[in-house]
Amino acid sequence: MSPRQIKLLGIAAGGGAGRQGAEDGPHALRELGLIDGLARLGYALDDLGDIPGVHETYWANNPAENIKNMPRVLQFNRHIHDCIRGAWRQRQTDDFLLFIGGDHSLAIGTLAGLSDCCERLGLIWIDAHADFNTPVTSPSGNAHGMSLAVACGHGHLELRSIAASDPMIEEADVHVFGCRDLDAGEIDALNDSDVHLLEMPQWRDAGIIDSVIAAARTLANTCDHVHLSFDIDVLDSPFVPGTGTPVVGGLTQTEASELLQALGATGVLSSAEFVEYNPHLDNADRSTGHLTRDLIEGLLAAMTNQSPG
Ligand SMILES: [Mn+2]
Repeated sequence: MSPRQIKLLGIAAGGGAGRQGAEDGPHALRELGLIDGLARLGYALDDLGDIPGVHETYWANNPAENIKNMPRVLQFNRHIHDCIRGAWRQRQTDDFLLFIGGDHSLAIGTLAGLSDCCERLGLIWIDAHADFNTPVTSPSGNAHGMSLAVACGHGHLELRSIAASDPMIEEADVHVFGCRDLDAGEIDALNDSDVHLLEMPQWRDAGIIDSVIAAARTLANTCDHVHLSFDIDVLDSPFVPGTGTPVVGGLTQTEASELLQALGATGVLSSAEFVEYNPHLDNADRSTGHLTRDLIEGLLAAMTNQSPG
């Protein structure tokens, strides 16, 4: 069923990243015409606005070993969880939930919220990083490198406790694509897990589009909600100057665009998030912002024109 309405939630998360600025991503994408673009595709837009950052205080004790900005990250993700549950209660069954970030720590809150709204959550995670660190393995202490681990039941208990169930998602229902910058402890944890992982070279060998479509169809057979988490740093670094942790060797602009259109056309997705656009790092003509906007619109355009089955 093609969605007719998009529930759009901007999520101004910045405290999970090592470099500030991703919190201004949602506002910048709005400035670049994202809303009008989605409306032109024929969607009714239920724009829920942007979740603002949690007020910083120097007096908050940091209760976490090796998680930077823990009070901010924790409260922010609790808030995201609650906002998604609220949006879900007013949702028509064919509404599409679209989240725009924000750094990738926001996935703790989005996956927590979605986990509590469906029976069995499936996830396609496209990213140069697996975000599968814990405070024990993380070299940086940045929460945006821990979000998938938290959702799978690893890491800080308070973050894992945002959703009603821990884990928020079964590892076997997680398919990760495009990684090419994994930390040593993270690799061990992934090897010990049931997460399906295709690192960048293997992904290319398996077929960029074919392997993601196969994963999406597998999830659609077993899960009642399939979510896409798309980190723009999966693109090759020259295409995305406006992101905090660019890595060489990723997708070209054309590959990313064709992938999202093919995935949208399956009609399998019920929600998606696009994360890690940092307008402060973008070049003067905001090429990364335009690219991010176009990728989002490409996914949603394809969903209005689905192939059967
Ligand atoms: Mn990420």
